[in-house]
Amino acid sequence: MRTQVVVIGGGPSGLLLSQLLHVHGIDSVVLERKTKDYVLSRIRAGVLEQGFVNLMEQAGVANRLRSEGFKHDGTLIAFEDESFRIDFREHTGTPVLVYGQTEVTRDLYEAREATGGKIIFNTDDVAIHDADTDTPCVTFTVDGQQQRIDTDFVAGCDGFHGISRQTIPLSVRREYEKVYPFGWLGLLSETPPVHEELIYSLSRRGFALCSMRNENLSRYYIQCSLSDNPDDWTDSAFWNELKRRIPQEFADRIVTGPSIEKSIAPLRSFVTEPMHWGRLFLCGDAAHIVPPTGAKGLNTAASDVHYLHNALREFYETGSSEGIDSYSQNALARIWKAERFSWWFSSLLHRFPDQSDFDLKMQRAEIDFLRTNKAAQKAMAENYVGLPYCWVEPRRYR
Ligand code: RFL
Ligand code: PHB
Repeated sequence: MRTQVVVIGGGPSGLLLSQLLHVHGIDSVVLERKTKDYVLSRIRAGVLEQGFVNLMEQAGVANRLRSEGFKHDGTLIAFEDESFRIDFREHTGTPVLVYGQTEVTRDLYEAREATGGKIIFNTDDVAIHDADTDTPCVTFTVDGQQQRIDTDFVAGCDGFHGISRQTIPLSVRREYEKVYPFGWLGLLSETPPVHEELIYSLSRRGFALCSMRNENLSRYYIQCSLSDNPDDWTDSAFWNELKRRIPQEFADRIVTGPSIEKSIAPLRSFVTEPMHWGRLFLCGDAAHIVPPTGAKGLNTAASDVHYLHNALREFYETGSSEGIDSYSQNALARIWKAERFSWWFSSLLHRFPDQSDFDLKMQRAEIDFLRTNKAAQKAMAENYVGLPYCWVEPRRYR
């Protein structure tokens, strides 16, 4: 088999890349380790930046997102029993869109299937060969049969635990990491959200987040210990703890119900450099992870896809490799800023096991500064709605 781009990973970054390449007449084959149902069962991101929405438009997959997504013009930050609002519209003129990653992925699968996209599920033993030459290939097994695809480029969109990043030799690759000493316990329930906007809350007992998917589907998170097991948290224990971590007015009003999903996610900041080796390009969680506090994971995956699909398009349309050569530099310039924001917002809102009284005073002062200072609110809002996509070097495609 031969194609122009092998995309490893059928998560949101791999599917979006493959669909955008298709729009520009570039062939790709997507290899996914799991089944489609498995990928669609993962409950993950819920907040999309406008840049992500624009890419979905360019990919021709924004119909449902436009009609069913919810525009949010701001968010509440709560500290103990008080809350204040950051107004995205006032500070940036831009809202964010609440629309679940599961739905984004479903829309992308439908579009790929409708446009004849080739996706091979249940692939095992995926290996990238000769990525540092002009003639790379990818081998894998499916249904016990070994297969090989010759290709011009390989896009490693296979998430944090994928094989693509490991293909880049350690002599070339440098990794930066911070692991946080807690996790998030998330619960999904078919109940109306407690508030029309998200509530990020810090209390003496730790962090809590009230989020949503639609008018009758709520997503809540609480900071938990890394040694906790979701099965040890009964629904009522979860709801009780959540209520103790959000201001009383919301605790009094929250509608509780049985969980339809409950899971624990660890929190990590991670970046690998470079994101490019020969003809292999990393995209999304394969190259970087953020703690979920700033809602940046899926959105940074999308900005990589923006830079990579334009670079590949430039290569096929003009023969220039300028875009692919500067992909890593351009993508990383934006990634590090999203890493900074996610790290800052996580530090602001969680209780850390080793926090001294001085640290607690600093955290309180920082929240108070954000509450009272318009410039600080503007900086927060600009980062939350998403920094612009721009090229470090001026480029033809924007
Ligand atoms: P994914 O989604 O992990 O997809 C990678 C795909 O690759 C497949 N794969 C392989 N396929 C073939 N061969 C191999 N060897 C393979 N190894 C792996 C996997 O099966 C999978 O299908 O990475 P991608 O596409 O880069 O997308 C990244 C996002 O999923 C991730 O950044 C976000 O979910 C992070 N995130 C959030 N991001 C936001 O922008 N906004 C949010 O509100 C937000 N909330 C969250 C989140 C992540 C969370 N968790 C569970 C980590 C909330 C949570 C709780
Ligand atoms: C979510 O709804 O899953 C969500 C929203 C905002 C975040 C993280 C997760 O910061």
